[in-house]
Amino acid sequence: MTTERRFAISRETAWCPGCGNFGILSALSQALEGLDLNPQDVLYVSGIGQAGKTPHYIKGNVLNTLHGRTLPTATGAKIANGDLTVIAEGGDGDGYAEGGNHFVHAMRKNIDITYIVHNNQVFGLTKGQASPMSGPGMVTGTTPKGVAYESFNPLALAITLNAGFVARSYAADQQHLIKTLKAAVQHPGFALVDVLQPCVTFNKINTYQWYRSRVYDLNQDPNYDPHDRSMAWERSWEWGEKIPIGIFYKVNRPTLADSIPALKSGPLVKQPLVSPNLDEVLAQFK
Ligand SMILES: Cc1ncc(C[n+]2csc(CCOP(=O)(O)OP(=O)(O)O)c2C)c(N)n1
Ligand code: SF4
Repeated sequence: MTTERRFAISRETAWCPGCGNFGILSALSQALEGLDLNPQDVLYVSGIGQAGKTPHYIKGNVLNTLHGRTLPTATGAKIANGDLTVIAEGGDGDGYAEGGNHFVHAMRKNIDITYIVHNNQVFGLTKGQASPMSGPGMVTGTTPKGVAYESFNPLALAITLNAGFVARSYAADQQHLIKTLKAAVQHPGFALVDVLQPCVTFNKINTYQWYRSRVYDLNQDPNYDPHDRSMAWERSWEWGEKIPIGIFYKVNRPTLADSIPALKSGPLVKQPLVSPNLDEVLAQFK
């Protein structure tokens, strides 16, 4: 059985023809198949946006939440049932703007989820307004004179916060994306995969052609060591004529579940439901 058969749903999507989201959807289904996972053991959590629709087009369990609330919802799900492979997924607006605070704390707590950010450098669903990833000078409906400030750097922030797995890939490089997603899902702890995703309708700067001449795999360099935090941080700032993709940083450290005593005896959903004696609880507050 091929990947596409186990995880793919043949359903019409709401995406524009040529959208980079198709490449991410296809790579994700192949990565999960390659890891020999079954759809019933996978939960996708997404917010609102074009990227947030991805779980509608792949087999598995879906929790569609509010714009920007993907990560806290995914955290709750993982705590409730740690046996699930939890994939959080959304756009750069969802994750780095509205959900920016959650992004910081999910990494700090090292929750064992994979976070895929479809980075198209605009708010796609609401028609191309500037997002935190829009480059300085980019003209959009909300920045008619061009973006006046620096872009957000999710990789540098993730490395600074000692996130367990920090990677970037590219929607049009299927083999690279499949390999990166597989490694991210296998990583025990928070795994960020920022995916460069061309938006053919609202981003006329960061196009397939633009990326084709710039993207290179930093893991092809034998001198690059993803365990070296300083090296990773320095490379996370490289952007322009050359754009690195690959695993920037990797570290194993305790996950959130390791620090919650109630989870030591297994996922909450598999533990017996104990009704507390409310009189005893209330007595503690008298
Ligand atoms: C709390 C809240 N704020 C704003 C919106 C409006 N909204 C919905 S999707 C969206 C932008 C989505 O952009 P992004 O997350 O980058 O995803 P994309 O569509 O580009 O994949 C916005 C602003 C909303 N639905 N809810
Ligand atoms: S607007 Fe952009 S991100 Fe949304 S479906 Fe179309 S190409 Fe994709």
